Amino acid sequence: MKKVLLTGAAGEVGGHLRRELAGRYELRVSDVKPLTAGPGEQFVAADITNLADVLRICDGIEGIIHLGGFSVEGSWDTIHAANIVGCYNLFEAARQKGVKRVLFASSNHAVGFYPRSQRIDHTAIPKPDSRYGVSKAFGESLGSLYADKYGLEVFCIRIGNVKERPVDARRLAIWISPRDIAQLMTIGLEHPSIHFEIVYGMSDNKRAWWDNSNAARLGYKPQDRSEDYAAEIMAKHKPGDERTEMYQGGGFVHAETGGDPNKDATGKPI
Ligand code: 15L
Repeated sequence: MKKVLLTGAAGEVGGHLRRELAGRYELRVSDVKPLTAGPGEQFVAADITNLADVLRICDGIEGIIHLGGFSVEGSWDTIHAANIVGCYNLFEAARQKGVKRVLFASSNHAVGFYPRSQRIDHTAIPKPDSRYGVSKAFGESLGSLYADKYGLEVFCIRIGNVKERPVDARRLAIWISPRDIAQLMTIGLEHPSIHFEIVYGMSDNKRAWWDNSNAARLGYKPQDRSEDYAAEIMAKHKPGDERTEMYQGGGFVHAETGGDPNKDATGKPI
């Protein structure tokens, strides 16, 4: 597979993937925000809430990495437009344009209300911790429908937190490095037999709450380990309130808008 569309390309995860996947694919990078295309990239602006825009960016594409949307908790209007309507438009445009494979950036927040004491795998049914988490569960369900009904090949990654290094105690469990998320995306694009799959987007994390055997079965071998940063992070760790510490989704279990887990429910940094 060569011609790949990356939606939400102007975001942080998009930036990591553009760097990691450069030279491996003919990347069409798209976002509602302007961005400068790099070597071997084509930039096409699109608003994913508009089906005509999404049909245009899917033209001639073999595989899609769908990062586009609103990436934290927000108002229902915001989540509905970007993550419900936008996600529907993406799958529908992929179907109409005969795109073979769609990689859906789901999130740990689709399962954020599982307690940290419970180890879950790819068969865990959603337990969203936010409207944002509900939208990710919706995207997974829509992917399942388009796989079973229309034969689209769909690979959903319940992404933890993509950063150069884990930033706090919770992220020691869910962190994924840029090169590991790129490896998972490459498996999603290249694996010869995908119908509908769910995997977790995490590195080799000793403190993980997830059994990622489905990713391993498909060939994933993470290169990075969060434990390498654990001593430094735990030395600075200040536990949050009881519910934040109890659930996998952390601060998202309280968030109402702009759910940034680095801030408490009132917006104060924690
Ligand atoms: C997500 O789904 C968000 O997109 C990201 O910004 C982080 O908040 C991440 O979850 C997380 O849980 O750390």
